[in-house]
Amino acid sequence: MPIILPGETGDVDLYALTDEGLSRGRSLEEVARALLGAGIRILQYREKKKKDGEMLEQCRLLRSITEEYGACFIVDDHVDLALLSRADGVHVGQEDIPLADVRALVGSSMCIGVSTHAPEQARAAIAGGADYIGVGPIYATKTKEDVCAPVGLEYLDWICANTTIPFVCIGGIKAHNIHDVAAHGARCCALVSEFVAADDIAEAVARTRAAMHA
Ligand code: 3NM
Repeated sequence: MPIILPGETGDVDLYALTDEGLSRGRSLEEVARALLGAGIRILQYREKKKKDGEMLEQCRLLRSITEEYGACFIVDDHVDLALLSRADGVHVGQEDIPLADVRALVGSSMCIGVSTHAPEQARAAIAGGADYIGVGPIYATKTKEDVCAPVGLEYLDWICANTTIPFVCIGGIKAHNIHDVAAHGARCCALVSEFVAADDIAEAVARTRAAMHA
């Protein structure tokens, strides 16, 4: 399946991440189907507190569901799980396995996303051959432990003025503030709690998309 990158076309405007702890008891499959059914084209598996065996099973499940919907499947942090589940990509943070080593493991056919929080990190990710970068946290968030202080819209402005790499904004983005992020140049935003913790996930995706393009 061709790799889909953030912001590549107009319908790759929202990027969703899983978080079982925030999903209010719903199964991973139920959450994934609600997101994909609502038109999400990129889905990332992000779980921090599970055993590898269970995560591999869940990645394989998400791989098959994303394939059904023609969506891109990314695995957070775990290069081994990404390879074993035939994911389209892997996403790494600044303290994970370095980009060059991830590339050596996955080769050129898998896409690699790198979280960045400052211009020098963006420059390094671009020079190192990342396929896309994360830009954040735009706003304060409780979803990610040990996250740095919000970088605000200033860092997004810098990205837009100085880079051409595909990027996804993340961190504290909600339906009520996504319009500002888009107004500063974001073509794709990643949301965790706003989607997976919603009463009605499909409604939350539709409302967020409408607000982004209002
Ligand atoms: N990465 P929510 S912020 C997974 O800045 C993640 O790199 C971030 O969750 C970064 O949409 C974040 O619930 C959590 O605020 C985003």
